Order: sequence, then C-alpha cells, then structure tokens
Amino acid sequence: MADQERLLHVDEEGQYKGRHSETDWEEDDVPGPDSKSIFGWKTALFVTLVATICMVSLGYIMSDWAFYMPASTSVETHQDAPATNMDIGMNMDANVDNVIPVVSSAKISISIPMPTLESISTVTPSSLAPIPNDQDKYILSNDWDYQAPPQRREYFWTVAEKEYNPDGVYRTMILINEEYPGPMIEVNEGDSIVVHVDNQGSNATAIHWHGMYQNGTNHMDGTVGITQCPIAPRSKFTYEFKVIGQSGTYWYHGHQGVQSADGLYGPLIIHSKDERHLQQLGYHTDRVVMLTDHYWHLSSELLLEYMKSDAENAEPVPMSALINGRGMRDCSDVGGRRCDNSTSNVGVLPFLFEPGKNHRLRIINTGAFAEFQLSIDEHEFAITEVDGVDVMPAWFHRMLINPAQRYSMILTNNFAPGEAFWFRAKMIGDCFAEPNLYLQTETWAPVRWQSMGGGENTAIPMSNDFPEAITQICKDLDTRKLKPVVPMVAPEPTVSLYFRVNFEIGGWQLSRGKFNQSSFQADIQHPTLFRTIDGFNKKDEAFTGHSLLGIPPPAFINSDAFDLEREMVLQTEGIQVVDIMLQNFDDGNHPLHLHGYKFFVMAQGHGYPPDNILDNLDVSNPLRRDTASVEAFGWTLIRLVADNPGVWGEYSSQTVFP
Ligand SMILES: [Cu+2]
Repeated sequence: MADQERLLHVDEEGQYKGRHSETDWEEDDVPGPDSKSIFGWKTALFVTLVATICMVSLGYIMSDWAFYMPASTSVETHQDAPATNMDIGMNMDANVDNVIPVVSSAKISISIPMPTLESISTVTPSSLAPIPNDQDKYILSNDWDYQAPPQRREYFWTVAEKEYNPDGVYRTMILINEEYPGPMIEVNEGDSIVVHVDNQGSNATAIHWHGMYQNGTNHMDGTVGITQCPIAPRSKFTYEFKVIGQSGTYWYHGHQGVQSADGLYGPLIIHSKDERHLQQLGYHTDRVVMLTDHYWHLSSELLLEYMKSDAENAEPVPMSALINGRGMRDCSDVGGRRCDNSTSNVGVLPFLFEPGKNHRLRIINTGAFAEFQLSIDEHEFAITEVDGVDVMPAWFHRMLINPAQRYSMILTNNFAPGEAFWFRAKMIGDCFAEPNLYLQTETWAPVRWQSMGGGENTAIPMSNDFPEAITQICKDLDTRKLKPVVPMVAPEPTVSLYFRVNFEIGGWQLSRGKFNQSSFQADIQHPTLFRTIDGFNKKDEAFTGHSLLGIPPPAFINSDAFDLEREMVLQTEGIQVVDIMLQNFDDGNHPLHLHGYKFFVMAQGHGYPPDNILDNLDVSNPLRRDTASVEAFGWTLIRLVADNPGVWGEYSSQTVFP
C-alpha cells in the first residue's frame, strides 16, 4: 500500500476507500510492536455512531458521537484509584449557590484604547532585550529522523498547581512538570505515545489528545464523562495509543472542567515519512506558535461565575493575549494584583529567521474563548496545513484562527538581512460579551531577519500593519481556496441530520447551551462509553437499537438508552456518511470539534442556508479538518464518514472542551 493511500484512505481517483482499522494493516505496513485490539476489530464492523448534546463549563455546546463494536468487548482503564473529588466544572448546572464573584472587578464599562507602537515599546521593554530563551523546545529540530522505525515515545508528567506570572500577574495555574505551556510531544506516524500522568493537583483531571483518531483506543481519548472517569487527585493514569493514518499539527489539553485555561496544554506534532513532499513549499526551520487568551483567575472560579443564575451566557472576558505562554503587562496597571514583569518567563520572544530561506510556523489557538487575528507586517504568507491536513499553498495577509484550530504558515525569503517587522496577534474583542477594564487584546513580537553574516539583529521594528480593515466579526477564515494536497472526493451522504445550536434560559434562570433540545451533563462516574459497552455486553436492546424496529437502523438518536435531555447520542450501524447541518441561533460564534475524526467542511454561511444548498456543493476535494465554526446566526454543513468505532464527543471548542 502506498504511503499516500494509507494516509488518507483514498484510491488513485481520490475515491474514499474506508478507514483502516488496525487489523487492516499488513504486517509490513507498519512494522513495530503489536497493538492490542481492545474492541475486537476482527469480529465485525457493527458500528454505531452516537451524538450527545452537552453543555458544561464555560458554556457552550457539546455533543458526543459514538461508534460501537460488538458485545464481548471490554475496556481496560489504567486508573489506579476510583474517581473521587469530582472537580468543579461538571454537573454543576443545577447547583450554583456557591458563586464566587471573581470577575466583578473586571466589569467596568469603558472602552479600551488599542496599544500603539509607543505603548508596546515602553510597556514591553524586555521584549526587545535578550531574554533567557527557555522556549527553544517549541522549535523543531532539523535532525529529526522521519524514517525511524516505529517506537514507543514515553513521557512522565506530574500535574500540579503552581503560582505563575505568564504576563507579569501572578495567579494559580495547573501545569505539567511546572512548565508553561506544557512539553512538546513529537513523534512519527506509526509511533506509540505513552504518557504517565501523576495528578498531584487539588482537583481531578484528564488529558485529551485533540485530533487523534484513537482508532482502537477510544478509551484513551481523555474525555471525562464520555470515555473515562477523571483522574482523582493523588492518583495516576497512563495514556497509551498508537498514531495511525494522520500527521501534522495537533495539541493536547486538560479535559476536566476548563483546565486548559489554567495552563494545562501543549503541542503534539506528528511527522509523516512524506512530510517534506506533502508540504509543497520547502522550509528551513519549523516551530510551534501557540496563541492563548489568558485569564487572571482559575477556570473553576470563572466557571461558577459564568454558569450562575441570571448570567445569560456572558462568557468570561480574558485579560491578555499570550504567544507561547508569554506576555507582558505594566504592573502599575493591573488593579493592584501581585505582579512582577521582570522575571525571565515574562515578555515576548523575538522570532529570528535566516534570510534567503523559508520558515514554517505551526500556529495553534490554545485559548479558551477568543478568536485570534494574526499578521506579520509586510509579510504575505502561505497556508500549507489545516488541522493536520496538508493543503496546496494559498496566500494570505491575515489569518483568523478559532480556539483549537491549527494552521501552518510558510514565510518566504524575500526580506533583507537586518530587517525587522511586527508579528501581531490580536484577540477579536468585538466578540467579547462585555467590556473589561484590564483587557489588552493584542500582543506583538518582533520578527527579525538575521543581519549580514548571520549576526545578531536587535532592531526595533518600525513596520506598519497591512492596510486592509481588521476583522470585527468572529467566524472562520474563508477556507474555500484551501485544497488538500492529497485529494479526496466527499462521498454521497447516507444520513442527514440537523442540529439547532442555541442557548436557552430554563429553571432558576440558568442559561445553557443546547443542540436541539439537549444539553450535555456528563455522568463522570459512569461515562457514556462504559455504559454503552455494558449495554452491548448484556445485549440490551435499548443500546443495540433492536428495540426500535427489530433491526437497528443505520442511524438514529438513541433516546432509549440515553436521556435525551442530557445526552443526545447519535448511533450508527456500519459505515455511514453523515451530513450534519449546524444552524446557530446564538449571537456568538461557536467553533465545533468532533473527536476521532476529520470531517469535510462542505459549506458555511450567514442567515439561513439556501434551499438548494445540497445541489451546489463542490464535492471534488473539500477541505477536511477537525474543528470548524458556525458563526453567529449562521450555519455550517459538515460531512463525516462515520467509520471509527467508539464514543466520540462533539464539542464547542470554545469551552476548551475540544
Ligand atoms: Cu479534541
């Protein structure tokens, strides 16, 4: 099997051939240690797809999907201790008496002037002076062995609270090995990732691997209440899964409550053996650039405030924008908070590039809520990757990136030695629910091209922003011109679904996000996956679908086995091609992320979808990705080849529940 076919499951004509389960691999396809077939792939392809509508955390909408495999399966969890001490953030919707007014000091109605070149230069002097650079860890080595035999890449992580000041202001964060952001995982396709998590924090936790197919390891997806119980404090859990059929830029993050907003995240990079061919533009250096909206309070506090009675879905407004976990605030302007902006972890690291060569930046929005607009003065850049899918280079001046999305950009080589420009990362503040006295929406970093002979360049950029108007509407970058390098025709749908995305105020004046009539409430002690496996093992017809028509239909919302109001489960049998029309009746943009898959983005728009939408789709090679937004009062049509057995969450990734 040719590598490209293997990668994307298409034949020479670009027709979809179906996903390879582990048992499809011939022995010489992926040499290396045998992997377990937890779900018993060999027995049958009896597949169910589940969608659950959820609403937990910083608000917004979630749903799950699941595929199923036959009875007589069991799931090993590597949990050392039973789940206890269920962290804030789950199941709190009906009980919000203990509200802590944590953000009240930030709600003051004045408008905030944008930072100017002068204010940036004076507020962030140390960004222009040499800073001890502890962030080389996000620069990928040119010596990486793409052809290395498959191997176990093993990591040992301790998760714990730490007082930290990413932008100068101290706050409690939840960090891995006291690093912020977390360590980079870098592997080849075909490797196994093994992460030993030791939770020394005060609350429960879990780690989700965003964008990983987890084909055969659904229980390693890291989604509390869907695929696992949370990892209790003082206990350990080992994640182990093999990376098959995907490559590119991904990330991991806490998936209990909104812990990624507390610092619990990092990059996950997968190299294809063909990476340098799939990427159509060559590049000399390769690095990860994470953009984060930063808060000064623990997410557990913000969550209580957000979910309380009468809050009406006013999402917490961030304070600062960070690049790779760093920013810089003027400590005299932070409302008396404990602040030190002279420590070596504060500031903005300059980018230094060699002229005459191309450079790849893997941009990840690791934030909880804000969409970022990104540009580098006078630098047109090519986008060459979207959520792990290599795309033909397309040129842009500005990038819009929503939470959990990734884009690779290539900077080309037409700049002179010694030149310097501003890299501008701006949160689109127009989409914030309310003014915030302390909000600094923008952060800048100098992009410097090495001086003659490779010498140091310490120039302060004097460059100007592009003249085009900046974006004030939150929605996805227009991706219609981004075409996957390896083409795939979107197959005809076998199932069509309509999800109404909305917020509704119910009892006790509680506002909750909904898909149709359902708002997810996780059962953290009996996750969806475990209940479903039990149901199949017992041949319970409520779970198998036999109770409906005597035979399970190809796809149905399973309201027999699951309480529709709190867990909307779409179940499929066999491989189905599922169209989902998401229509957003809320005034906020919602990035939606499906676990275990990439889907086709068929069309997006504002208002109501046109009546003839299905007649006018370009199915020849639509963009595939794992996180796409449905804009305020807009719609998005995605198409999914449901072929990955398991229970998969679909979430609004703004909740940091991607
Ligand atoms: Cu994810």
